[in-house]
Amino acid sequence: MAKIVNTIMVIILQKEIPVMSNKKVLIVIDMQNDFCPGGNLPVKDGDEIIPVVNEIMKSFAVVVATQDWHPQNHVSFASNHKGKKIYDTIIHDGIDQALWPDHCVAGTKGADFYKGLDTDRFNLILRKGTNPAIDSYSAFMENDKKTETGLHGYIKALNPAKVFVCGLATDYCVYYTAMDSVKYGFETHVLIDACRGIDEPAGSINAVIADMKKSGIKIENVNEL
Ligand code: VGL
Ligand code: ZN
Repeated sequence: MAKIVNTIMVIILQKEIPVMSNKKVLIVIDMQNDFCPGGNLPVKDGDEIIPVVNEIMKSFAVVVATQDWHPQNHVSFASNHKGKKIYDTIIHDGIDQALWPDHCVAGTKGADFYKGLDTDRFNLILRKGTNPAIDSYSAFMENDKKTETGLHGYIKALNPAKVFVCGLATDYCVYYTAMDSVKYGFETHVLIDACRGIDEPAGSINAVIADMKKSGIKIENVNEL
């Protein structure tokens, strides 16, 4: 019998797929105000990669962009857990959950794409983390590791030779997205100089880079494209 999977699709833009001559797909993760300097969960130098991302998008026929998109009562907000602090970890429904400052609340300025990002290049915009009870670091599936966002089906239909990932944050949403991509069997590359990380807990950026390499993900710079 076919495997049954839960799928949620929160897609707000989907353009017609162009003919993919170069067979490369780029996933741009969470380039939003709250993850850039001045935002609620700023990633150090997160804004520095905007011109880099704008430049590399030109060499991809298909660009998928994600937005972290949480309701105000989201499980990942420390403010929703009495007695807990930012960066504490809790277990919710059997899943480890790090607690963050309120960030990327759906429809707020903090959830908008950072200014200067060339959003006209996006073929698909996917919003994740919309369920109040589950976080979603990966663009492919929620942190229950069961509920798929639908991105796998979209990318599989393109039959790409390679999937590239860049954006914010290296040690969370970039990492989990790249790990799922390689698990789905896509040849996966992380453009590491087009990423910035939170490094919380300290050392986590180096730890995820090592884990990605071990898992067969290629860690590259944009000049290797
Ligand atoms: C992210 C922490 C919480 C990310 C999202 O985009 O990497 N990190 N929510
Ligand atoms: Zn989040």
